[in-house]
Amino acid sequence: MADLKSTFLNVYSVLKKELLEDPAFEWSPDSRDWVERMLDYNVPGGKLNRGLSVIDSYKYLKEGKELTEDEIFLTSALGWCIEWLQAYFLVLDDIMDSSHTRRGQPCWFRLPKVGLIATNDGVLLRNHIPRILKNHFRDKTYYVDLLDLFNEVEFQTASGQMIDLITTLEGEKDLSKYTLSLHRRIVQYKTAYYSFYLPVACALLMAGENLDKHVDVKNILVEMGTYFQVQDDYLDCFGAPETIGKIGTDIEDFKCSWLVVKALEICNEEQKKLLHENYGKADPANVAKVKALYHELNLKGVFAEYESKSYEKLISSIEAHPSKAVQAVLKSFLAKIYKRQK
Ligand code: DMA
Ligand code: MG
Ligand code: MG
Ligand code: MG
Repeated sequence: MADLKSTFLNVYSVLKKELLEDPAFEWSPDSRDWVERMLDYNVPGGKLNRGLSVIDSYKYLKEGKELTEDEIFLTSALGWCIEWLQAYFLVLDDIMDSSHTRRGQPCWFRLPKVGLIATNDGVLLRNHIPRILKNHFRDKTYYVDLLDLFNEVEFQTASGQMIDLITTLEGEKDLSKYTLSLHRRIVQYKTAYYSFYLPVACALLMAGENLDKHVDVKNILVEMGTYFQVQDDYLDCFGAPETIGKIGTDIEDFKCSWLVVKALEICNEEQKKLLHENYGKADPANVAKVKALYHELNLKGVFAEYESKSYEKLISSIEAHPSKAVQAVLKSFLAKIYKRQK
C-alpha cells in the first residue's frame, strides 16, 4: 500500500513536469514557479482516496492479474485527473464557503499573495485535466468516452454546488425548505458523482467496458457518495479540526447540512425557534447555541444509527450484484470510508 502510494506520487511529478513544459504556452520562470507552487499546495495534499481507487478498481476488474508498468501509469494518471478536478472544486468551494483552512493549512485564497488570483488558478486546474488526458490517452479507443465522462461529471458537480449555494441566499434564508429530499439532491450532485462514480467509471473505461451497461454500479456508488457527504456534514460540526484538516463553516453559512435537516425533523417548537434565530449567523455565540442544541437532540446518536443502517443497506445492494469483481471494487471503496474520522 505504501508502495502504491509512492508510485502514485511519482506519477504526480511526471504529470506536473509535463504541464510546466506545456508547449502551448511560453513559460517564464515566474509563471512556472507560480503554477508549480499552486499545484503542490492544492493537488497532492489530501487523502488521495479518489485517485488511488482508480488503480484499486482497475486491479479488481483485472481479477488479480499483475498490472503492467503502462497500466499502472495510466490508471495513476486518471486518478490524478480526479485529484486535479477535486483541487479545482475545492479552491473555488473554499472561497464561496468563506472557509479558513483545508488539509491542515490555510485555504489557498487566504494566502496574502494569492487572494482572488485563486479563481483563475481554479480555472487553470480545470484546464490541466484535458491536457493530461490529451498527453496520455489521445490514441486510446476510449479517449472520447473519457473526455465525455469528465465533462458530464464536472457539469453535475458544478450544478450541485449551485444548488448548495443558492439555498443559502441572503434574504431567502428559510429553514422550512431544508428537507431530506433537498439535502439528497444537493449531495448527490455536488459530491457523489465526482467522488464515487468517477473513479470507478474511469477504471471501467480503461478495462474496455461500456458505461451504459453499468447503471446499477452507478446507483450504488451514488448511494455511497451520499453517505460520504452525510459524514462530511457530521464531521463539519463534530469532527476534530486537527484530524479533518478544516474548520467547519456549515452553521455560519446556513448550509442545508444533514445535521440541520435531522434537527428540524426531531425538534419541538421551542427548539425550532432557537434554530431559526441562530442558524446561519457568523457570531460564535449563535453558532454555540446551535451546537448545544445538536447535543441536546443527540445528533451524534442519530448519526451513528444512520451510519450503521447505511452500511447494511450498501452491503446488501453490493452483494446483489452479479459480478464478484465489481462487488470487490465496491466493497473496498466502502471499507475505506466506513466510520471515517477524516
Ligand atoms: C464539497 O462540499 C463539494 C465540493 C464539490 C467541493 P463542502 O463545501 O461540504 O466540502 P468541504 O466540507 O470540504 O468544504
Ligand atoms: Mg466547503
Ligand atoms: Mg461547499
Ligand atoms: Mg462540508
